[in-house]
Amino acid sequence: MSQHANEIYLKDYQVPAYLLEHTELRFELREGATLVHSQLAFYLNPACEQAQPPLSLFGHEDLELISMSLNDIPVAESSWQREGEILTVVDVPERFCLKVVTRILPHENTALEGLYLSDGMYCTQCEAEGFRRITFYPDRPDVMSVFRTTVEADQHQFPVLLSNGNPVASGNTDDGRHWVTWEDPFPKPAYLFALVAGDLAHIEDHYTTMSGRNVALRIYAETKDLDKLEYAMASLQRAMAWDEKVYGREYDLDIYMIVAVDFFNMGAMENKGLNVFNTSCVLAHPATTTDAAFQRVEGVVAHEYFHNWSGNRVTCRDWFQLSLKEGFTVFRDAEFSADTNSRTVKRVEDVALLRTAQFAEDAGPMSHPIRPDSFIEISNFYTLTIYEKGAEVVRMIRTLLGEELFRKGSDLYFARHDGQAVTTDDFVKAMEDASGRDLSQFCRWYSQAGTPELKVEDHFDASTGRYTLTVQQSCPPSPGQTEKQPYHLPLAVGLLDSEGNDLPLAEGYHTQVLELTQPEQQFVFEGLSSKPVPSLLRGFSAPVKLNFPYSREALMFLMANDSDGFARWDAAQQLVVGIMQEMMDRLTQGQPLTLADELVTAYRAVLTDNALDPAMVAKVLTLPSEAYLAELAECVDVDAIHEVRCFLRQSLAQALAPDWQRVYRDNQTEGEYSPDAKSIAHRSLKNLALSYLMALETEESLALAQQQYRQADNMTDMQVALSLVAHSGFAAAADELLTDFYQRWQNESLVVNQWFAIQVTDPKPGALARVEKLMQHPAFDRRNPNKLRAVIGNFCAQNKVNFHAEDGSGYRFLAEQILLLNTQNPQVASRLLTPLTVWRKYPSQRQALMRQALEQIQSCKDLSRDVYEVVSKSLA
Ligand code: 0A1
Ligand code: ZN
Repeated sequence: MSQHANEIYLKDYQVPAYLLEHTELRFELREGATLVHSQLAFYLNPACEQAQPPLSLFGHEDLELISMSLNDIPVAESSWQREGEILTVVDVPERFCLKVVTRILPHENTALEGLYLSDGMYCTQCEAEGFRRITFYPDRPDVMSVFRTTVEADQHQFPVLLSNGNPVASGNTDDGRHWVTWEDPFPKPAYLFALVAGDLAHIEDHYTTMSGRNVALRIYAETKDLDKLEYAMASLQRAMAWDEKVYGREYDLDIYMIVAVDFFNMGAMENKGLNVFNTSCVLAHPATTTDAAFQRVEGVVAHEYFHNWSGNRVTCRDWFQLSLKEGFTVFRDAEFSADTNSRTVKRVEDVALLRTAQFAEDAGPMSHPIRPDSFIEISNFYTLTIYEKGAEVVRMIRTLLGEELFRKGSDLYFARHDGQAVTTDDFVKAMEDASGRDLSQFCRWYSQAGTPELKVEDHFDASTGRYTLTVQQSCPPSPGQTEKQPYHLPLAVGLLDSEGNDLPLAEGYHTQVLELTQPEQQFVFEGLSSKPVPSLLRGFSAPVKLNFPYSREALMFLMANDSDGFARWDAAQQLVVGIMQEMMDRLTQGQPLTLADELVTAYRAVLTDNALDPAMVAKVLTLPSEAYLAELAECVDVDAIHEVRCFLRQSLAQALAPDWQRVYRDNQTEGEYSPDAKSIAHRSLKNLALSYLMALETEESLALAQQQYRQADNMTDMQVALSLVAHSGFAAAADELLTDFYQRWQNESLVVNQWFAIQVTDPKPGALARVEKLMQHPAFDRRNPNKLRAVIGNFCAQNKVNFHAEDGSGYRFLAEQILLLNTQNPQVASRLLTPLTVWRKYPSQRQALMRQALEQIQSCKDLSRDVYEVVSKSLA
């Protein structure tokens, strides 16, 4: 267990003793093993205070060291030592060339970190610490180097050989092999290194940058997927243009490549000039890809592209700074998607994710600040907190500074730190220097974990016309942090008069940003003729939980009138959540459930308001997810949540049946499929209507869904129809469509994943047996993370009533799977574990069973660092 005690602390950061002038690599890819030859030109770091420091390199325990020489003289046995992941060489000069040869086994690499095979194609994943599985190296982000990489392999099996930068030389060898040399002129840390070799097809286009440089754009995939690359290409071009327009940033190499791989632990990776993508985040075709997946492709392509500046040109000093690149880049991609599609819809989706999953993480045992103080395994910190909350923190800076000063700040940040590895403090400092604002208190957002809570009260004095908002802020304790200091945060508010119009606030604006800095503050608005209705936290101006004693009437009033689209949706959410919580209380008291009239009135008003964006209508009328209701609950009753949600869906279906039928008819999209915002909006509303109609479980609605399934010319309509029928009580119809769907799409791996997902999320009893059966299906491959997520991940996270079965079978199943995966793929294992970590939120009997499952995992002797960290923090 000793390796597990290795917690790494931010406070222990030390500059590297040696820096790199140059990295030269040669990969000999061969069937049995790969030889990696490296030549590293080191020099003593002038900033290092130690005299004659040893050279220490990282190298995974599995690395086979073949040879090592220093300035062409073999390093004597007595001069080096290997301990765990560290190789130390003593008595090195101030400048030297270290040559190392290692042997690695990519075909045995199931962890998918370092160099591995994905469906017969070689690829790499080096972030965060995968490069040390390739060769011995100063594998830390503050050591940056230019790379020259030669890849050599069999010409027939691996006709395409790629690495970062520009191709500079190539040739054949006598024995049917060939090689290509790539040079990347931009210094980069090893985590941005990439290599791909395989029999790949590609599409090609180009982009002319704002300064007139021509960039070749290539997207590679297996030949069978060549027809699914166009959307990613168009997205890339849109992203390139957007970054020029909004941030003044252009691309810097002559070629930009994306490669689609089927085996990938995450979504995609921003390696310099050579992004590697999970097929699920790059392949898109109307026949096989849903609207949501199209939007994800666009967003992820943009995200990885934006990293070229926020991440690659300016990178992180150490992994505690991960949110420096991820928070900023998520903020950038969210704004890109908002500008490209619908701003309000994008905001609603992001906030829903944040509130459901990030707030849960912030309140759970893995809670951490966006700049953590310590970690055991950095892979565990690619979290919603680092990414999504990190993006909210950047968004707050923009709100506080205003658009113009924020852009000045980002210009200064990029100019000041181009080519450097820096910290979140450097980012904030650039924003301060460009704006003249003091963000020192704001920095608590980087160091304190947990979701702040705002308690707001109002008071109107009719005699003086004075309206007062009193705001109290607090933040619950989180692991290692009992006391929290008050945050500096922007609270965007509007005031509505009795007609529903915005009252003019400071400087005539309709929305005013109040700056909170104190535990309690009062804000006074003068000269009002009657008590207004406050619209609070417009646009979700800060990642907090806001509590204001709204009446149902006030929420309905905001739903109907608020000029801020986000706030209208939020009012609807608050209304329905309040109603559902009351229903759950009734249920536990054994009282019968009834449908609140207010909800019918409010929903009908939204359904019949033709001025509304259909996408927003769909968002407003979608009941909050079970996961969100669970997050809000003090103690989660999964069955009550499920029952109330089903009851409400069915009774709203009944009460508004003619409206749903009309909406279903009126929102058919004509003509060829297109994933533009407007068409997506109509499809989403139409499909919501279908889901309400199916809740009636009538033969008519079944026929409607079957017809939609049969006539669909796109995967969105087909998949919704299939899922509704599959989850309904019409068993024969469900079987028929599921069989038909598989037969039709069995050769499309990503579609098969959806087929798996639909079946394992069916809330009907017996889901675990279905899951276990599906895991025997020939299309299931337990080495492929997408398959694991589709089956195990979806079952445990999305099928709450079955996963939380009273007998604990769901928990035991997950524990067994984690133990099987622990050695095979630690990253995926530790992520799949999340549903068990929140055991403290469940009633005592389930708590005990969940705990037992965690203890069963903990008792395993050779736990990976990944799983060990999550399990031990969960049980602490
Ligand atoms: N930097 C990538 C995310 C990423 C992180 C780790 C990985 O290793 C398995 C892969 C990808 C991004 O933000 O897109
Ligand atoms: Zn990223």
